[in-house]
Amino acid sequence: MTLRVAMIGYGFMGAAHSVGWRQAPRVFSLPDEVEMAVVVGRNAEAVADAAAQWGWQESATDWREVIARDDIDIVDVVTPGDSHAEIAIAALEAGKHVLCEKPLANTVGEAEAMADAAARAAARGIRSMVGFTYRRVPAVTFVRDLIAQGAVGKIAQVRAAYRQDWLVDPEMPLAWRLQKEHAGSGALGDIGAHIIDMTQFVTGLDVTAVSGVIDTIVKERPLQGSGSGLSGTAAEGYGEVTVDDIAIFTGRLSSGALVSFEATRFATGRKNDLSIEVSGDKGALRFDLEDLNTLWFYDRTAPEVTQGFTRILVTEAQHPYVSAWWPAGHMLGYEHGFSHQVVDLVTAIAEGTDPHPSFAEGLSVQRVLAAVEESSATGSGWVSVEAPVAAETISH
Ligand code: SOE
Repeated sequence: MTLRVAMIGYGFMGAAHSVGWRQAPRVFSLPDEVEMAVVVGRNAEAVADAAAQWGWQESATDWREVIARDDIDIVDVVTPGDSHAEIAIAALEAGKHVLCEKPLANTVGEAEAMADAAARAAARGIRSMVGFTYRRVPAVTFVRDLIAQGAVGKIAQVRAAYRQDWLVDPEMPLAWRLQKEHAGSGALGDIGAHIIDMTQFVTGLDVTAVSGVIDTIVKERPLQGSGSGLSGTAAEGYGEVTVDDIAIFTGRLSSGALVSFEATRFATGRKNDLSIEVSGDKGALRFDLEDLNTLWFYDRTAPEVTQGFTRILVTEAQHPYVSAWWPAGHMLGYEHGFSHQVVDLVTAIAEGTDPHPSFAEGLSVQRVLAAVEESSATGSGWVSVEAPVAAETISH
């Protein structure tokens, strides 16, 4: 069978997903053929250029027309968050499998509607998945496997941070990611969502309550060069930043363990630094995206005199996803996760199983984001996160 893909959107994530769609079928033995059929965007000329550059067969400007086509099997949504719900729900209702970028939506209400649509579609054999790509960095998947095997024992605490610095310059122009109507939230939803999902994924536990604060450091930014569709509401030439720049919060896991979360675009010198450390009574595991082939493991059950963090190079053929690539020690990078995402989605479609992260898992992250915003707005400390129903439980 051949699965024909339509990708809606063509920004940074469009480029990254295109690499995944192009590479996965060439490197992995997929159960089905994949064809990069059409990329969709509003600017006909720019989207045609993107199609030519990235290897899509065609480009189009109307996503509704594209999802109505009989020759499209998968719809990949890489637009800003404000259109995720509308496009993903329409695509699912049209009988297309859907891959949707993170965060799933801009609000809990939208995410609930999407999870409902996904559940209805699943009953008809239509699959859906959220693009929390970092789950598919081999070292991160391996952390999940090691924790499930008991390598760290009972988890006492997790430390999860995602730090970037692209907003430190106050003259950095306004962009869609800085306006609530387009992005839903700021550092919290854009990168905080990754570490919430990663924490739930690697521990197999849910975040049940949060307490935290979000803040906006630079409240107005130049509109110049920031593209169309942005609202300027302040002094001439400047537009209001309506999302957070920094989110710092504490989480409680379903086991009772505590998590410290930090998501920021103001960590000077940190370009794309996602790190997570899980500490338990038998050991600890530490991962840092800036050194993504490496995992650090502290084994408390080893003799005391030789205990210490051991560096594991996650490039062995036995490590998740690695055997299809290069011999041991030949490093993988940021883009490989996008291929692994395609492998998992296409495999699930062929096998008739529901891939992960599901829209229900995306909804669980959305609820955590909303609870952090509530905690910060009210200043009243802990806010409970609505428990996932059984079917939504975070899956391994
Ligand atoms: C921008 O902050 C961004 O591209 C995020 O949107 C991505 O999800 C993350 O992978 C890298 O940073």
